Amino acid sequence: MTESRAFPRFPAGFVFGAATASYQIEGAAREDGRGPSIWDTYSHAPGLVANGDTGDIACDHYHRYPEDVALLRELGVDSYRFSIAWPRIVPDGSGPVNPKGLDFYARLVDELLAAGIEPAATLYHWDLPQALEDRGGWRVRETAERFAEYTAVVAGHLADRVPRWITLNEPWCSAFLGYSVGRHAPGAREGRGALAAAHHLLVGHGRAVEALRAAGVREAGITLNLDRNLPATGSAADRAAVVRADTQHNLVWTEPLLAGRYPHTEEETWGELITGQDFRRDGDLALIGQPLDFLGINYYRPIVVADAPHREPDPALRTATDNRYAEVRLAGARHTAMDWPVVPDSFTDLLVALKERYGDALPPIHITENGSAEHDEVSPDGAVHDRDRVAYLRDHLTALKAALDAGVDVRGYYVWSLLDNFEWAFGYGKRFGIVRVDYDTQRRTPKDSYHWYRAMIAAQRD
Ligand code: IFM
Repeated sequence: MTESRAFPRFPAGFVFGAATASYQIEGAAREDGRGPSIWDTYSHAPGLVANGDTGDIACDHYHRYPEDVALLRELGVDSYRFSIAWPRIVPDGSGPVNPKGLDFYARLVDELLAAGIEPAATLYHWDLPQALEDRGGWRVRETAERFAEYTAVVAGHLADRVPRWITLNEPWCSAFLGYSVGRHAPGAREGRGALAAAHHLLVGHGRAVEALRAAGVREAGITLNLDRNLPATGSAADRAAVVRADTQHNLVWTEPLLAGRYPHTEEETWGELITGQDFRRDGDLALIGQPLDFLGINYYRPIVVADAPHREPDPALRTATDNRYAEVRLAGARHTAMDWPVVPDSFTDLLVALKERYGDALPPIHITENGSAEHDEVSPDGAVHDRDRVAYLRDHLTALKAALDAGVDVRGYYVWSLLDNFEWAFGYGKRFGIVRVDYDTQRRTPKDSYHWYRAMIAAQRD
């Protein structure tokens, strides 16, 4: 399964990695002083996660991390992106720090360094301490302050050994899936609350960058799941719907982070939900727009957008995602097990368009996630033949290389994910790993895609 003729070639020094996140793999949810997070609460509420799955045990990575680091070493990656569980470090969200939580990440980092792998740490991959949600969560500014305090604690312990830091992972999901669509923790369906959450996440990012700089970290950045939104037809109405989708998915983050302004299309996107808002303060844009060492981008698929009426016709009940567009299934494309269309060219286009829009204000990019959930075939001898995932990775790495060739400064690529894991509201039914996890035995089996990625990385060094 090595097909070296198909390997794209990347410049010397390009970083290849693999990514995971704390709640999705660690388990040990009540061990060594970890406090409850919003995902513990959400996954334990009946009917919210498929099959009643929770992250209580997950991949048991908390106990098996040496085996997982050995898999990374064998894979030959330069870097491993993991996330730190805030409720392990500050179990109540504020107040006493839990030394056993810090110890766990120090041991993981040491294991990685001993294996010759650079750690890349994400500070927030959605597991907010429940105690902070009980005080308003991301709807309130106080959470951004607590985030900065937690960041200072973690960076104070690990800055000397972790070169690359990511403040937030995909704040779009935290703000909109969490506080508007209600399909992620904490499961809220709000209008202004979700917009306030989006803003406070950005303020938290800015405050965390300050804390990371004070600790002397080498690289600080943020990871966004930017979307390539395509109009369903050439009609003016569908093109206007794309503007609203772009605002809500992309511009709400990239404009403050990279251009020092709020999107000029926010009123036509959110109407009365955004007018007269009181959560923005003088100085916020300067805080949010501090220079970054890199921008992390997670890319999976394009979104086809059509004009549509408000999902909630009553203005008093509208959420922040009821804004007059609908996603349309893309005809003719293969769809993954998530029912996401596979369109590698969109990956190139997204990156090139970003460069065109922001020019020199665009920092170097790391692709901090890319991968696919597939219906893996397990053969009687235990091997896992995931041909569709191999094709997905090959085609997306080729598309990424095309973006580099077009002049986009991309420095690294992390496959999502090292392990099959807890796919949020979909539970364990969706498998993104290049290593299969048997959840009954916790046995790890590298899939064909693992072997393909390993050979691809090795071929760069020939
Ligand atoms: O599993 C998630 C991850 O936590 C964030 N980015 C998208 C992945 C696949 O849905």
